[in-house]
Amino acid sequence: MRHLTRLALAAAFSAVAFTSSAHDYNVGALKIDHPWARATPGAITTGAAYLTVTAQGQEPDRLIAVETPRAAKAELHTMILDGDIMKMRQVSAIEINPGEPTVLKPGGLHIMLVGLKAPLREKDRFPMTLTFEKAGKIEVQIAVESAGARDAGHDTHTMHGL
Ligand SMILES: [Cu+2]
Repeated sequence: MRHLTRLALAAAFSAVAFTSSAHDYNVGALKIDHPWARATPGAITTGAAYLTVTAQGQEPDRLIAVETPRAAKAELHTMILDGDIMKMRQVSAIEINPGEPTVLKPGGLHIMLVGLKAPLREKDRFPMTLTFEKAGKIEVQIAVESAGARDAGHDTHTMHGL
């Protein structure tokens, strides 16, 4: 009986994971929401991935490394305003502070995928390992969305005020 219940639960969970495009993960005191990447056009070999990290406790943390079998390397990038032009710059870590979710999104902080082994196609999923200074490592599945996809509710113009 107990065995059957477990099987039924497992089936229910995998059905949810399969049909839902919103997905989240927990590692230590951190919650990671909706890791996604934009589809890449043609034979372009760089891409970008995004996610939201929330510290659920009182401790800050830092995202310090990312790797994926899908690309030769993954870098942490921010956007800075240089005169009138937004430019990408590599950073050694992304700070996660309690009380405010850290949002990686188009036009802002992002994970740069360099040397993609194959183009990212809409509806693809691929694994990515995130390393946090305190919470440690977690593997998440990146969901590839259309090339024009934007995180709803976030406006890149707000970047100019930072
Ligand atoms: Cu970049």
